[in-house]
Amino acid sequence: MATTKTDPKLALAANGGKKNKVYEGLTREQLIQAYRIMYTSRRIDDREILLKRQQKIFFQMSGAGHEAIGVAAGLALKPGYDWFYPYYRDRALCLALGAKPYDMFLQGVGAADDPSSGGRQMPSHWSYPRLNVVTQSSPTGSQILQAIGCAEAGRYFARRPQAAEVPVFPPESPLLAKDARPFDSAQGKNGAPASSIDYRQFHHVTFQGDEVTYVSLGDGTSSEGEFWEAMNAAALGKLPVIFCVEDNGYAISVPVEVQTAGGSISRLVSGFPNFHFEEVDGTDPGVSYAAFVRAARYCREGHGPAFIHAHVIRPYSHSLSDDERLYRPDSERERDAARDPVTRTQMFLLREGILDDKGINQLEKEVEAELQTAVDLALEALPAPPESVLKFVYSPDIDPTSSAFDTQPAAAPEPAVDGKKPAAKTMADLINSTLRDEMKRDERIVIFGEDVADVSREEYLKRKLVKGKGGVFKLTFGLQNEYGSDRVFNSPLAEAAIVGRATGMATRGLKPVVEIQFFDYIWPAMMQIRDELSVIRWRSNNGFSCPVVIRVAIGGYLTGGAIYHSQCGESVFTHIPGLRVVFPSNALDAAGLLRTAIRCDDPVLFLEHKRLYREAFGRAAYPGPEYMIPFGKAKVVQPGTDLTVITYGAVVPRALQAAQKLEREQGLKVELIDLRSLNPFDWETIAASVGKTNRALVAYEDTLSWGYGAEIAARIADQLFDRLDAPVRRVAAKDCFVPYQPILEDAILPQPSDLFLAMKELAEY
Ligand SMILES: Cc1ncc(C[n+]2csc(CCOP(=O)(O)OP(=O)(O)O)c2C)c(N)n1
Ligand SMILES: [Mg+2]
Repeated sequence: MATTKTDPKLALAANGGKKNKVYEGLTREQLIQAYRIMYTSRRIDDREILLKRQQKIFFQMSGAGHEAIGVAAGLALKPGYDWFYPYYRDRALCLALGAKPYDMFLQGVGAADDPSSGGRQMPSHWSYPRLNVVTQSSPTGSQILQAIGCAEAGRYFARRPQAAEVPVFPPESPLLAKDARPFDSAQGKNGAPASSIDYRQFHHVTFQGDEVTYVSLGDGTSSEGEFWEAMNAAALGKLPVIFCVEDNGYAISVPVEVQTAGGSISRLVSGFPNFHFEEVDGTDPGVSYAAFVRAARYCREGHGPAFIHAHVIRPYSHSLSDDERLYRPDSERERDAARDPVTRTQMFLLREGILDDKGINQLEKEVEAELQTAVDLALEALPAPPESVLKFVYSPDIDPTSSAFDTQPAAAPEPAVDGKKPAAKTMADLINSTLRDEMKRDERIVIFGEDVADVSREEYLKRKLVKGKGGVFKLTFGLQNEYGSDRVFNSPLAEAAIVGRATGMATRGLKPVVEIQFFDYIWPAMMQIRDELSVIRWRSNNGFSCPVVIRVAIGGYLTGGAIYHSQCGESVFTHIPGLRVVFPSNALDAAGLLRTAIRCDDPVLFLEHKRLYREAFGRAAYPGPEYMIPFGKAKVVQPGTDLTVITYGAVVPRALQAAQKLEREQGLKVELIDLRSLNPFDWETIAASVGKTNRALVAYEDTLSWGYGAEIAARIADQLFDRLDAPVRRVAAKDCFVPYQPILEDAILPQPSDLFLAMKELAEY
């Protein structure tokens, strides 16, 4: 740990103006370049403000006051080599890395050619794949955990470079979506033909042994929980991440002393181990640059992360929608203005004799001319055609509903010599064996989450002192032992961090298969799932993607699980564009769908019903290492003629029980459909069945109202109205929580008797 404090008064002290003089590591030429970038950045803000007032652009967010720290970071780090998770004030950083003013104006007008998002995101939401500037969003702080994952991925590939290689795939695979353009398969250097195409073909990995990841945030954003989760993860992993807090003293109208206990984020974080700390005057490009150089060196040498607390100013209001005069008196604003980085740097260049009046004027004229041309061109740029807006919600390259994912289970093994059949495997067994097989096949798979490792204290495993845990439900048992602690490891108890880190890793080409221990505790990760994981491909116009698999233990019928170990809630997630959601009801489906989830190119929420993990229902023989089921294909559990029941998960065996009773007692035949995959779902199978039986019941374990069944029922009512002989019915949990007492739990969750009654009534309607 090291701390360097810079007295702001010493900033860029006048040094006599000698020709070969170096200022805080910057040559005179570099200082001129820094000033040019800072001035350009400020003038882009001014032009955008004007354009917004003329209603030629639709939003404006300025980087004013943050130019010096941004340019310093951009000059000290390497575009296309290091990785960048900036925030909206980092205009000068992006310019210093190589983004063009024209690029920024294109985003302002929302042009099709906007390289950050193709008109999908507000201005100042940077994304430049060629520079390793990763797409950013609007939620404050959600980028920070992804930066951690990005750094972890870089280190993983540096340690296991062979994992970065792309296997040789068959040239014409039906797995590919139309128009897909995989990387040249000649890139697969290991020579082993892969058994089928998978996401790796579309995730070309680059990494550098000494790369660093930059992430920035405002002072207010340091109050977000995700910031602290990220600091902890960076310190634990000694990761090469530079955190830059750009402290302008305000979060919209909330001043720093109300935001941060004691008023100083530096003081609060000073106890984190393994960090290099800097606190600088971020309006001074020289001292800021020197701080970044020291921080980058510390990170590149592998000592750990760095933290730069940069004091900056915010000379314009928070955004064009804000008027800071409502909460900041003139006196305070004037005090800030005296530290304006653009005018200070200009004065410094003049004082040092680096540029004279004429030189400054010339430089500024050149910048103005460049901006004028860029604005003129951008105003002529066309928006993307409206019909293109649905592009890139999902991977354009791999279609997980393709029939090529429809493979048969391997032949069941022969009975043993004693004539006994091999024991059928549970869902837990087959999820475990699928993970094991896929990890063998694909070295980019990493597994982490709470308690998923066999044992964090490796020496206990090595010395065979303990057997290992492998998850609270033991689904990942033995994987760390087999594949090593860098591929299967325990995370801190922090769900946002699990998903956020996985997202950053997947952006770099890893395939994280992470576990959320209980669905009931997925909520801290909701921001990462809803606003990051699912939307990264779309918002970056396919510039970045992050096909993570999140395995989640879900559901009730546990007799004692109570409120916080029994929740469902899948419709909250099927409501999210960009996210695939699957929910198997038996061992074989779990194996086939999990393999598809891992090999496909989209983020997948893989819901595993706890009650089904070791149930006698739905056990199966091991289907081999290539068994897959396409998404969006339902299974007809039993054919019937009198009534269609559409369901999934733990309601499948309960509905089957009810249907069998109905047939026994009334001679009525239910067609029972197990959806298996909830988004996408198999409308064709539902429509064909309801078209035949003319009666539909949707059954699900989640609470009745606003649930998954509402969408199915609405679709049937909408599109099959004239085929119906009865109203569409639903059976689901009561609109309440799941209680602890088993008798009360039974009263809440749908039981076979409820299903039987509803089926009977509907069939007789
Ligand atoms: C999670 C979240 N909450 C609230 C907002 C609305 N918001 C946008 S910027 C901002 C203030 C951020 O302040 P700070 O982190 O200090 O950055 P600054 O704008 O001062 O550079 C807020 C509250 C948001 N974008 N995201
Ligand atoms: Mg601020």
